[in-house]
Amino acid sequence: TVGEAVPDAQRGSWTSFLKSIASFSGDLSSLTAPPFILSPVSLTEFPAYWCERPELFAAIADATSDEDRAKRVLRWFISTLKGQYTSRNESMGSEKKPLNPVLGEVFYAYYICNPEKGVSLQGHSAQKTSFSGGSIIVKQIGHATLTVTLPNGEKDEYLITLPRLRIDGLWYGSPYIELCETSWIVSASGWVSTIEYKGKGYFSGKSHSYKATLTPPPSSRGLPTHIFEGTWHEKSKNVKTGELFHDVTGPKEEVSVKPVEEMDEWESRKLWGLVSKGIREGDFELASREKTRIENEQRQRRRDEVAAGTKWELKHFVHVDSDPTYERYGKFFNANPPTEDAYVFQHNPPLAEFDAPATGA
Ligand code: CLR
Repeated sequence: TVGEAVPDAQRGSWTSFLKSIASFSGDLSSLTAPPFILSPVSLTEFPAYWCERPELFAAIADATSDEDRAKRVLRWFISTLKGQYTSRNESMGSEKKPLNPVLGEVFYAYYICNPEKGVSLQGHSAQKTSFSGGSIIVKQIGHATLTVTLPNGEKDEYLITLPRLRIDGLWYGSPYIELCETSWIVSASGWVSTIEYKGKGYFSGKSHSYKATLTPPPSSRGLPTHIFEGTWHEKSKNVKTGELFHDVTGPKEEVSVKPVEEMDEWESRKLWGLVSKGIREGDFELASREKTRIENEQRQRRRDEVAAGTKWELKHFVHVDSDPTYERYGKFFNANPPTEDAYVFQHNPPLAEFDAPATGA
């Protein structure tokens, strides 16, 4: 039945929420959703999931060859998916609607760097949502670049693209994510990982299944193709050798940030503090009052921007229209679109302190 997992009093508002998504395309974040589906966490915090497997991130530096390094990058990437896409189900019972970031909001724990090991990563992500067949379809825009400084001072570089996702289970009021289609990891050395995502009924028949094919550079002679298969939220193995490839059934490391009291007013947890408190404690009057205040202030900032004829200035990044790294490696998988924006991190304060291993990575 519709809304099986929805509290009785909120069924009506869940049904109208579903109707509004069905007849709406574009920005989901502006739709009013019933309280039971609200998350107390801002989308601004989500990049922290990339930091939760610091040991696998560091291990990229210990590779013995280009081939081995490409495998380690793939292993680390696959291992971050569980946190990115299933952790809210575990902690809150289902996927929830994150707080919608406002102009000027920041979350400090990022970019990711292990200076001792010479491994760093930078990226950006945005979403385009649509509705189809009872599910929300989310196309991710953006990509990440991982850089490894080798012992001889040379750099190896990886372009990482982001998977598409589908939000299922809406009808019952218990949304969850399934990854779909294909994403890629392309290395400067020419090794390419093609990662295919399937839900129930494909490959192993289980949900959250994936199959990754790691192919050698076109110029290489006789180097093998590797195939890895399994479930990204559990484990996978090398199909030919049977060897375990990744295993995330153990604990992960959560990113730690400074106490909220020490944050400045633009930092996500401080900015949304009372809204989060309201949502966590079931005081939805407080949550909605505070949310309205924050959103009105944001509207005013947008109006000021228009009136002054200026564009919002980024605090820590410089925006470039086309990313040469993306264009270079995008050719290996016929990237569509052939170019993407990039945001170049300025290493400017107060983030400079995170160049030290504060993220745990
Ligand atoms: C953001 C980038 C992260 C991975 C990630 C995980 C969950 C996604 C989120 C991204 C984007 C926003 C998202 C969310 C799940 C639900 C939420 C799609 C891609 C939408 C906007 C909320 C839908 C509302 C229903 C849950 C009712 O690295």
